[in-house]
Amino acid sequence: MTLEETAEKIRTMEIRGAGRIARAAAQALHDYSMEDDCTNLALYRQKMHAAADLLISTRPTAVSLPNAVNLVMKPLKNETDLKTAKQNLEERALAFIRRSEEAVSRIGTIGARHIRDGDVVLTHCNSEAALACILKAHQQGMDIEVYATEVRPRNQGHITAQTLSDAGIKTNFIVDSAARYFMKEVDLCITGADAITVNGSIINKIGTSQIALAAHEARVSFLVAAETYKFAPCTILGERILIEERSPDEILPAGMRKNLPNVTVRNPTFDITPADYVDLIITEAGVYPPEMAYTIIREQLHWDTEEMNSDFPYCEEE
Ligand code: RI2
Repeated sequence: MTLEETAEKIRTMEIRGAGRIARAAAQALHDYSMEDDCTNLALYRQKMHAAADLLISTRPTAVSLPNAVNLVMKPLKNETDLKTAKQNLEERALAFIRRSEEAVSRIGTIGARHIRDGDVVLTHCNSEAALACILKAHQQGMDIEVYATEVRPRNQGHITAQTLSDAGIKTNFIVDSAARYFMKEVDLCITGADAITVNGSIINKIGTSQIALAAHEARVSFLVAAETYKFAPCTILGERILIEERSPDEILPAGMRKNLPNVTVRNPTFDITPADYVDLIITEAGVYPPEMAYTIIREQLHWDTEEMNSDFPYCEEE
């Protein structure tokens, strides 16, 4: 796949999921560097930065994407020799992909410890990290049942239902608006995250915050499964996470909208769940209360504010 093809697939959500788009971006940078035939370092840097910018521009909310790109790109500025610069960048990209896959697996192992035999688990959207916990618990022989939401408008819940069904897990497939109705039958909720801010708020698929609210009301635990690179360093500096709003075509086709001249279709892709409604965040580094987001950004992502001010080029947009 060319760089442009990867960027387009991320933009159109053919490649989707916060972890998957991060890995796809790292792979695209790796391949782009491999194919590059520049003869000088300055030009190589320039081309790689343009590639990084293109990838980051594809989807604005999942912070895994700029975090992955930044991890691959950041040390490039210290390189002095083209051959080594290329080699190191390519190694960093592959290392990120490897670490990301290991992180999901480790989250599964840690998350499964929070599921008990006989539990009914509700999940929303299609999160590799959340599913890793559920699948691991099932593999360990726990008898669990899942409620999986449909996830309008892109129906990612269909993928989740397929995965759960393939694994032989008893699954109830419900429309998004039925989450509160069924909450009395649920023991815990597990979702993924596209971004986690310094105050522990979770940005995830639209509808997540309503589910968290319903769980809170019903005294049902609400867990978030997320790799540490879903935490947003730029929020330490007061930057906000931009919530992507996608085309109205995903909800109502243009032909139908034509007859509704006074109607505006709004299609935010994500919403924000305040830390108050989140019990725990399961990461590959262990389980944290959302209040510890700052510590995770400082210690796990190795960011400090001084470095960020000078060195986090992909954190400038709102
Ligand atoms: P993993 C997805 O975003 C969903 O919001 C999901 O909860 C989140 O990414 C995390 O997914 P989208 O790409 O990284 O479907 O855990 O908009 O797979």
